[in-house]
Amino acid sequence: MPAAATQAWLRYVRPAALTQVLDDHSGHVLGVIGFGAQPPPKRVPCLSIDMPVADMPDGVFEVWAAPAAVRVELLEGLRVAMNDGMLFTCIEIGGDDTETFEHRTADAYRRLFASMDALGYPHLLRIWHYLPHIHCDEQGMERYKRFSLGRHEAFVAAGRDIPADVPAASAVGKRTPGLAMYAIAGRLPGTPVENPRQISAYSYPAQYGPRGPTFARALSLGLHGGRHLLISGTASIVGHESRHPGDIAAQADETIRNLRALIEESQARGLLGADAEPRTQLKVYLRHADSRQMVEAKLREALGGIDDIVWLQADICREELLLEIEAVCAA
Ligand code: 3EB
Repeated sequence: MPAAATQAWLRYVRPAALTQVLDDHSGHVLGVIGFGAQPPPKRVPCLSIDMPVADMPDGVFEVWAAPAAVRVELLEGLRVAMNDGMLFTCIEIGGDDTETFEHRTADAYRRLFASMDALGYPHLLRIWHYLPHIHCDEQGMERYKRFSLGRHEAFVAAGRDIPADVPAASAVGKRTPGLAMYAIAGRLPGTPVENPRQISAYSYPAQYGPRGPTFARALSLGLHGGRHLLISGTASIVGHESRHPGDIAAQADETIRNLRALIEESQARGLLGADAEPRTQLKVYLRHADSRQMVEAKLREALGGIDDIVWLQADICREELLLEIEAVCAA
């Protein structure tokens, strides 16, 4: 085991450094996600998401690696990497437009849950969804709402307990065809953390769709000898309502208050060391890339311990929202 890989399980890597990082962690890489960049063909789960990275024209790679050695299997058409504690997989669904996203999403989740159950990692911990043209109308319902409906159906069909066994999640739009998802599942469950400033997403009123989004605001894990907090995509929402439509600066402030609330709630419950600011890695989705510098100044002022910020340009799942921020925190 190379020494570097014990320090963090998530790294953001520039294209020029990828080969070296993969070599350094050989046998320990769970998966590689390229944003605006194509991962090299590897045995491990890989995905390329055609999404602009604001300050890196060559794109960036998100590399998940772990201290325990990884093995890879193919199941349900998915390439799955596993070690003692966790499973990692990527799912891509092509651009066949005859089926609605409700069915495509339910099918993707059915394959995911079937693989998890067969391999013995029944707890979905973290999932990312990149939906093409997230706002488009599909037979009278917005695609994101159809997606939420199909996801809820899949959780019920697979016998998952809502809300006890729901993952942290992100869901944003991309501009090219194909649904892309990647996920981390565990042998053991995480501890869900909700935000006292917000209604839980799975309890949203019906105006956001016939079924609410099935995710926890954050999930706390004991892992690699420390506490980790996986924070879902977080936006300028208080209660269930979007705040500050059209005002990116005020949305950034509100989103930061929500991130702080999740960190403080976790610390108060003993789920993230309370004596120091956590080390934090952030992914920021901006509807308009030109707001990056202003948002970055606010983040650096409000949060100590920032190790990485990756800036992606994406549509956020409510049309009035201008940014969404996800985070991985380590005590
Ligand atoms: C929200 O809080 C903003 O549907 O999986 C953030 C993270 C959002 C995940 C999802 C949606 C999702 O409702 C949107």
